[in-house]
Amino acid sequence: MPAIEAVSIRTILDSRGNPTVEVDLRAAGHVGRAAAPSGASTGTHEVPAFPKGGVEEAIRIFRSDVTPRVMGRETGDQAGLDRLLHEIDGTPNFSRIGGNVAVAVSLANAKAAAAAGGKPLFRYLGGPGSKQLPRPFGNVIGGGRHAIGGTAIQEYLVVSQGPSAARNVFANARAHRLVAQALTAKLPGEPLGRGDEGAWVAKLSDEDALGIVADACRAVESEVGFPVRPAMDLAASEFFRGGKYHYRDRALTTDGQIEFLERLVSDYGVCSLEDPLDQEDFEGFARLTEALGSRCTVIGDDLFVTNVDRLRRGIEARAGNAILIKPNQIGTLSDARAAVDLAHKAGYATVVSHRSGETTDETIAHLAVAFGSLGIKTGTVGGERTAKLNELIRIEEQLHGGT
Ligand code: 2PG
Ligand code: MG
Repeated sequence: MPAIEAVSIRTILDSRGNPTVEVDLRAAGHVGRAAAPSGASTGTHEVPAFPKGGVEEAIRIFRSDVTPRVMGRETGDQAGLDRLLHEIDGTPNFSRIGGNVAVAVSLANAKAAAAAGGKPLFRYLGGPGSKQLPRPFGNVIGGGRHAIGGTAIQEYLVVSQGPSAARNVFANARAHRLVAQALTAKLPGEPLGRGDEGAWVAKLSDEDALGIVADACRAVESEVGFPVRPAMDLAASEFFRGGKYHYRDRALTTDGQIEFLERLVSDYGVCSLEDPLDQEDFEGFARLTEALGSRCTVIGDDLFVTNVDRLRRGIEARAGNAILIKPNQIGTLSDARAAVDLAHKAGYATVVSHRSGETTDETIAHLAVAFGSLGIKTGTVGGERTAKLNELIRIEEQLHGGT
């Protein structure tokens, strides 16, 4: 494997208008480029995206501390590079260099190694066995931290489960359009906006939102002839205060929240619930998983933060049956991969995910295929979202010759 010949960093724009970092890493004349995203509903236990001084400080540290140590390293030694990033950082959670510098260097290295070896990233990381295409989880109505004035629940998603990634991507986009039509009919004369991830934002109750999404799923399902199901990312920690879950019109205890979700799954055929309870409530997650886990994917995002220690605790408690994988939540490719491996060994599903503040970087499409993940959560429409969805379509073409 060729050695790192050059590495550089720049500030680029993310989809929310904030600065983030992008790293170019050159090996054998090939450049691996990776940009880091940022969240809005970040979990308490995830690594900080940037050090205290923000992007400028991250860039200063990259140039003074990271560049001299990584130059000349073999790109094939991903685990060694990722260990070195931890060593350079010197804190338990990348708080000195920031998770975004770490993840951009880590992924740029993998991309340079793949390019130098003449392989697409999904093949380089996943080997010849990586053939399974993930299902796209695409949000169509948004609220919480991603939208002002929307629902308490952060994301109402659709999950198309057809015979090809390309057909799923278009079925999700069709549901997005039908939801807009339903919202316009329900709220005539009201402006209809879109949140950070391209999902529609409207002033309506959480159950009304789910009803609209479930109707759209049924309509698309009858058009395309394969299952299209509603899903939710509640990001429940964001509206959990004083022991209660606060909705527009009422507040629910943990027991009330679990009962509410059981009813929603039964009444609307919800196939996946992400962060249905507070990020510290392993016990509540376990109860919910016991009640719904046979019918529904129960995903920990803020609960697990792509962290093997938190996932191990979850597995022991039987909390959830799936984990959301966000590389910048943990800082390196090797750490993200360790979480995927542990999850799969324990029978947990994995869903690789974008952040609400994204760039046009398409790497997570390759990761989802390389990891053999059940899903990829990366929105439905919008440039920085379609960058990943269209890459998934290209990967499918490489794997199966298109549809
Ligand atoms: C989430 C993500 C992505 P954020 O909660 O799953 O949808 O949001 O990037 O704001 O943490
Ligand atoms: Mg989430």
